[in-house]
Order: sequence, then structure tokens, then C-alpha cells
Amino acid sequence: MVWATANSNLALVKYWGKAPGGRNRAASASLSVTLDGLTTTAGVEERSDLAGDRVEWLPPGPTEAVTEYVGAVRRELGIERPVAVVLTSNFPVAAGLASSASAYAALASALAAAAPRRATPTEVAALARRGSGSACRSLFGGFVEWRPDGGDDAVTQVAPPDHWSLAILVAVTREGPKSVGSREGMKRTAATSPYYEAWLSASTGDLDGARAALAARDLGALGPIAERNALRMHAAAIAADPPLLYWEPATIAVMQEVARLRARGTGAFFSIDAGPQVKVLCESADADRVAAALAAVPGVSRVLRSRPGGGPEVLDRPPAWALGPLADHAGQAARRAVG
Ligand code: 2P0
Repeated sequence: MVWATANSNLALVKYWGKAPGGRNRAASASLSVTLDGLTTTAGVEERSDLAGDRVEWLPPGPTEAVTEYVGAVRRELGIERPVAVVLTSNFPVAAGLASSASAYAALASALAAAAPRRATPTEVAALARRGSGSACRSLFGGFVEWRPDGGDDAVTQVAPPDHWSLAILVAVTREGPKSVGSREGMKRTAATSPYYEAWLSASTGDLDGARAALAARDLGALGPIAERNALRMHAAAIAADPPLLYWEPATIAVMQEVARLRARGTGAFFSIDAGPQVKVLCESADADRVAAALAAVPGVSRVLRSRPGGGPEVLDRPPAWALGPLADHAGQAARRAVG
């Protein structure tokens, strides 16, 4: 059995719209930070005793789309026999924390590692993207750019994890699955929002500024770009028909608390994905103070802490944190692998 881990990522300039032609190519460029410690582990084993591919989530979750993906991708990689796949994340899969990014990045990495021919990181990123667009950015650590490109999209690391000791805090305002998934949400925005084209052109303009601010480690420049980029994405989504309102009252309360922190002199800036949680960026020296302020906002159930993390790792056994769920649920393949 081959194992791979991959971290989730947070887009500072967001992907919200696809180019025509399928395979989750992006309509505009995005820039993300890979999130240390928000990790999915995927195990893959070729199995001649299986009639078809088998996917298991621990704890159990929907497998239909993943199974279809596994069948297509393993054949392309030259794996001829069916595979058994086990997936587990160390953060709540349904809580709107970009679990599909880490899941497809880990899965593509594990399938590539199990394949008879070696695939380059660029090829593995393109395979991960087909599962979930944002997953291609999790194929690299640190700060990552995903650009639409003439032939196929380009994904590159623009700075390593230790480039900047940022903290990324996640204020959880509601647990549970979102009402409209990102795939349907971006499709609806593109089809019905009068602001979709404006969103795409504004976002393209944000990218150059974000890249320069990142190179200069200038949070006072990067933070406002990330905030307005997220708000413009949501403005386009809110204007869709029917509207896409991903926020809870506590989502707005956290945004206001971040503004108060800044008014009191602490550099903190928010971003929000297609869900109600608020991600907050600050220097790591300020993380304790910012986390305490976020935790005190009514409606915030907990605050997760992360920092820029690394790219996928291929392992010959699952990492220690995954042994709990694997021991509870896993099939024989996983048990054999952990001895
Ligand atoms: C992002 N999001 O850039 C944006 C911001 C959510 C909001 O990428 O259809 O799960 O699988 O390509 O990657 C989430 O969308 O969508 C996402 P698909 P995906 O992080």
C-alpha cells in the first residue's frame, strides 16, 4: 500500500469560475497559501481480487465521485488492476475547510506514487485539478500560483513555506455541510450574476499586487487585497439567481472584529471561501492575541490555527495521527500497512 499526505490551502486571490472545456481549468488566476496541519491522507493499493475500484472514507463519507475519478486517473497512469483507496482527513470534512483540495491532492499523489511510470509534479497537479480545481495548488508547499495558460493551466510555487512566518487562523462559525457546493456555486455565478465578468477582471488585477506584497512580506499591502478579493467574489455570488449567501451572522461579526483589531493596531486581515468560516491572516507574533479575540466573538465555536505548510509527502505507512481512524474503521489493507 502506498500512502500520501497533502495539506489544504487558502486562496488569497480566489478561483471562482471555470474556463470552457472541462477538467476544471480556471477562468482567472489564483494565489494561495498551503495550510500546515489541515491534512488528508490517502492510501492506495492495487488489488487483483477486486472486481472494481473501491474507495473508503474514514469516517464514512460519499464515495461515488471519488471512485469515478480513481478509475479514470489510475488507467491514465498505467495502473491496470483495480485499486482499494482509503482517505482520512484530520479536520472536519464537511465544515467548509477546503477538504476537497487536500483530498484530491493526496489521492493524485498516492495514485502517481503507485503507478508504474513516474509523473512530474506538474502532471500530478493537473490530475489533482480534475478532481477539484483548488487541489492543484495543494501539490506545492508555501505560496502557490495557479494561472490559466494557453495549453494547460500552470501551477507554480512562488515562495516556500519559510518565506514568511504568517499565522492563518480559522474562526469556525457553523459546523456541517454548506447548502450549495463550490462547483454548483461557481457555475450559477457565471451563468446568472451580472457581476461575474467584473469579478474576473478585478481578480486578475488583484494578482499582481498580491504577488508583489508577498515577495515583500508586506501584510499591510497583501491583507487589503485578500479582503477585497474575497468580498468581490462573494458580491458576485450574492448577485446570482437564486442568490448564494454563504455567510452566517457570526461571519460578519468576525469581519467586524478583525477591523476592530486593526483599529487597535494589530495587523489582521480576513478571507472567506464558499462557506461561513472566516480565515484570518496575521504575523505569527500576533497569533495568540488574534485567536483570543476571534474565539470571544459570539457564534464562533472554535478557532483552528495554521501556518504556511509543505507540499504532499509519499509514505510507506500512514502518519501517526491517521492511525486512530484507520484502526477504528479500516479494511484489511490499511491494517496490514500499519502492522
Ligand atoms: C478557492 N474555492 O480559490 C475558491 C474560493 C472556494 C472559494 O476553489 O469545482 O472545490 O472542484 O473545481 O476547487 C473551491 O472550489 O471547486 C474553491 P471544483 P473547488 O479556493
